[in-house]
Amino acid sequence: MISSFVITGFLGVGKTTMLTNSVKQYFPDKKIAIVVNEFGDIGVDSKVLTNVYSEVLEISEGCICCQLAEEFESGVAEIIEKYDPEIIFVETSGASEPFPIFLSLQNLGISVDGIICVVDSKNFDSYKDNSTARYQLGGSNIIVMNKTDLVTEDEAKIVEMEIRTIKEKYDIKNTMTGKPIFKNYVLHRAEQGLVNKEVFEGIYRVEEVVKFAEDFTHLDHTVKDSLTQKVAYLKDDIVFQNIDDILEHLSENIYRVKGVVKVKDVPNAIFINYSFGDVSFEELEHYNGKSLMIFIGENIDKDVTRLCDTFDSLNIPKFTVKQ
Ligand SMILES: Nc1nc2c(ncn2[C@@H]2O[C@H](COP(=O)(O)OP(=O)(O)O)[C@@H](O)[C@H]2O)c(=O)[nH]1
Ligand SMILES: [Mg+2]
Repeated sequence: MISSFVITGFLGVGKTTMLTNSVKQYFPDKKIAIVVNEFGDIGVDSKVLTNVYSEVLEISEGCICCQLAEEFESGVAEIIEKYDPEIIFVETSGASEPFPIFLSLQNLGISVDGIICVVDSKNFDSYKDNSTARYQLGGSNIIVMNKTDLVTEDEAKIVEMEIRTIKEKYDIKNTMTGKPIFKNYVLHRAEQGLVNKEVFEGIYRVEEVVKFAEDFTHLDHTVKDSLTQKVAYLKDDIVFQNIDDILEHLSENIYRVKGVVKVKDVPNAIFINYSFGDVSFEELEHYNGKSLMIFIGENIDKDVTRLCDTFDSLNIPKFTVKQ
């Protein structure tokens, strides 16, 4: 499964800057494709990122969130066909809302690992009443307060409060259930768009999770078992409902879960891909390794321990770290 991030936010807030800086910093060895949709913008400077990404698809006329969904989907499908990227970043135009793009990506079978709304901390006041800007916040699950170099700590705190209020009010909901589409969100601060690496943590391909599960007992686990990532095994006799129960009981700060799990009531192993409350399952043939779940979030140590206490089927492995 290909991972993707949608980057939204008003014109000039620093979306392209974030894209360029973060991709350069965190994904030097991944195959990245970038899709830009900005009126009259030259898009990402290809010279800056030549070693990193395969292609920039610039849809320059119209807006991908409204009339161009079909064009967007076929464009992305073409990129996948041609370049087989591991991660796709979509920078939306400042005038579009992210949710339709999220749906389009899911339509294509792409995992949407984050919808990032970049905020201009300095100029937030001048555009915060705009309804598109509000829906951009409401439709995202990662908020990045950018340009913090241009404000004082007191000013930043006010902006953060305003963001949280708007986010709550404009949070997109499932019209059937009335519940928010995304269970939680995270808020980070950034300068020149450079965000903490936690934002991108846990972006594994199915094969990586499977390999990880197969190798797990032989590895020095410290790489994957950290403050932000924690691994738990599942007992052999669980049923599909157990997975659902566990995912229902995640604490707020656990925002991604990846896993491979064998359950008694489904013939094939299941790949779990959970992001901010949105979950998808994929059946995997020929998997015979251990069942495990990788929990990802911020300072999740205690929360995963609590989860394992609550659910009998879930165990944190005891290690003897290799010398
Ligand atoms: N001072 C400052 N300027 C920034 C920061 N991030 C971006 N910029 C500048 O803001 C302008 C707009 O950035 P850009 O990434 O093109 O915004 P986009 O329209 O959202 O893609 C550019 O001139 C950037 O150099 C930041 O954190 N601090
Ligand atoms: Mg841009």
